[in-house]
Amino acid sequence: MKAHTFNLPFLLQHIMIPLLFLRFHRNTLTLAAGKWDLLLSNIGISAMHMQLLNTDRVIIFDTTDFGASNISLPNGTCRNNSNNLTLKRDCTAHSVEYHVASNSVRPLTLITDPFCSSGAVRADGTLVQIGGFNDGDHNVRMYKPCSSNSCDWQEINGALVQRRWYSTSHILPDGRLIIVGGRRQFSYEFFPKRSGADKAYNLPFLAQTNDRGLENNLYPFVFLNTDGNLFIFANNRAILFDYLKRVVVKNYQQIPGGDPRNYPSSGSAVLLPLKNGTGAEVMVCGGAPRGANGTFNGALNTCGRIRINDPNPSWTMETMPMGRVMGDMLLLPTGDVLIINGAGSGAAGWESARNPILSPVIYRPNNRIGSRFEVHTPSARPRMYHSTALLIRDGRVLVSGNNPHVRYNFKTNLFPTDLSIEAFSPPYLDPRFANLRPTIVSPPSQAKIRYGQTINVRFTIPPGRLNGSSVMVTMVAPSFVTHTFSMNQRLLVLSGRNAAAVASLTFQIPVVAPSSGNLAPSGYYLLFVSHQGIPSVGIWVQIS
Ligand SMILES: *[C@@H]1O[C@H](CO)[C@@H](O)[C@H](O)[C@H]1NC(C)=O
Ligand SMILES: *[C@@H]1O[C@H](CO)[C@@H](O)[C@H](O)[C@H]1NC(C)=O
Ligand SMILES: *[C@@H]1O[C@H](CO)[C@@H](O)[C@H](O)[C@H]1NC(C)=O
Ligand SMILES: *[C@@H]1O[C@H](CO)[C@@H](O)[C@H](O)[C@H]1NC(C)=O
Ligand SMILES: *[C@@H]1O[C@H](CO)[C@@H](O)[C@H](O)[C@H]1NC(C)=O
Ligand SMILES: *[C@@H]1O[C@H](CO)[C@@H](O)[C@H](O)[C@H]1NC(C)=O
Ligand SMILES: CC(=O)N[C@H]1CO[C@H](CO)[C@@H](O)[C@@H]1O
Repeated sequence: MKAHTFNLPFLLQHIMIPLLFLRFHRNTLTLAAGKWDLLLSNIGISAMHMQLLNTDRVIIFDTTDFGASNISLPNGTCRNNSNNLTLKRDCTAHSVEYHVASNSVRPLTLITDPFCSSGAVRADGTLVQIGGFNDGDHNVRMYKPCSSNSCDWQEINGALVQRRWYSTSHILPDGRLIIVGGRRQFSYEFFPKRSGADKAYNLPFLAQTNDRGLENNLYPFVFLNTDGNLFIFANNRAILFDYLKRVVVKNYQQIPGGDPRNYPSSGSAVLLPLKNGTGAEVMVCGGAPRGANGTFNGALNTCGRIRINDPNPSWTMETMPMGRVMGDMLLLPTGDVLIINGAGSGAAGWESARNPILSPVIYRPNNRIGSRFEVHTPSARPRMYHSTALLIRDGRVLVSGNNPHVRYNFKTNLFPTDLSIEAFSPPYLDPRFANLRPTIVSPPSQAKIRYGQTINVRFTIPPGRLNGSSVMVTMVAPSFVTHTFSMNQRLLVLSGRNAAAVASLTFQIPVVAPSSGNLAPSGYYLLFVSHQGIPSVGIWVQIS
């Protein structure tokens, strides 16, 4: 199939119509587009933590100790909890399952407190939630997805050696989770344990990066590198860590400027799209300068990029269109990075931020420097402390949560608790691109694939519009998001040849699945086909 030559409809769609949306933002020429939709005005709880499962349901929870939420526990049950700080007897739920297709929620039952915790999804699709606060800080909770409405949380008391509050979890190639840090925990441990002797192991790096009294190293940014080691960023610097031999393999330079980037300074980070076994690159954006809490100093407006496997890695700094603390960074199916939610001043913590940043920004990592950031349509709702965002299968981004107060507080004038859930549709979902959008025909959703396997991905597009060399197939791991960091987030660009026609309007692109668990730990991924930057609806694939 030959690529089409430049034609008038193409020019209209890609150059002339977007021109209508052009506007100036500071010194950056940007395309303001994208759309916001309010999905539900009340899901009953503030979405502090979210995880998408392979049933297209999103598990959402906050803390069990905010007082009564706005949704009752299932079947008229109540929790009696003498360890609570707010209510001894609580008949409301603090976790819900959001069902994307029906746009509805149902309450789930959490017994102990998962406040400010972490999690990951295991190879079989089960969400494993780690730690929390108070009576929940040593507990693990499992949620095995089902397509009926019968599944609920199962709690394992005392499954952790150390208290894990503000820790980061990451799924490993061997199927276990590693749990890194947490408040006053300069150690890591695994779940499940291999034996009774499997304990918590010291990680001095976390003590070294702890700003006394301020911390600034909680929820460390942890990424599985393509060599199997962990890249761990805390405060203002990073290490490459071999968790099996328990040695630091590499110390990276401090990020230029030296400002802290982790909770409560709360910037965010992503592992940029992976194309092969060596090109891994991390980007860290935003945060708060040291001492921003209470003074509401302006948030950091810089991002640093680093190629973590270079012989002498160094940071390349870029400037965002605006400063942002508590921004979420999400990988989109096209390999671009969405920066969304957060504030222009202050830090994470109760009542500690001001100046909501309502406009999402899309960062295009492959554009030339200076033309990578685009500012998009603002939301009407602030999404401050305890807000979250995640990608779903149809390419929209769910945005929910906002509770910068000790309890649910709907009366304050300053950023009331927000129980709504919205969707941000990035510009690629604009109907004017419908005639470029691929539809995946095969493999079927929930297909099982093997490492290194060639997959013939078939798709249709509307008549006569294939640009074979612009087709890209990506696999995105659904992440566990809380406190502005999406744990386990990774996107693989699958290598392949150009797409070609196999039947009228049907095209095929052979691509090679990731070669190992270091690139893509076993489990469920969303597979997308993008054509001229416009992604299909994704399908679920399970790699092993
Ligand atoms: C939720 O809030 C509404 C409006 O304030 C109230 O009528 C309803 O009873 C609340 N539901 C629960 C379960 O708290
Ligand atoms: C609630 O009751 C329904 C119907 O009896 C049952 O199917 C469901 O499992 C119950 N849920 C819980 C969490 O007990
Ligand atoms: C909680 O306590 C109340 C009385 O205080 C009792 O009626 C109820 O059965 C208890 N519920 C549970 C789940 O233990
Ligand atoms: C791997 O990918 C990176 C970019 O992600 C690229 O710079 C590098 O050349 C690639 N290496 C190989 C061997 O293809
Ligand atoms: C921020 O400042 C407030 C008010 O002084 C304080 O209560 C809170 O603990 C601080 N938060 C952090 C994370 O330092
Ligand atoms: C086809 O896609 C390639 C790669 O994205 C691009 O360089 C080229 O300009 C496109 N051709 C047309 C006619 O749009
Ligand atoms: C341990 C604890 O703080 N329990 C509290 C549970 O809630 C009741 C009612 O608000 C309080 O009186 C208890 O002190």
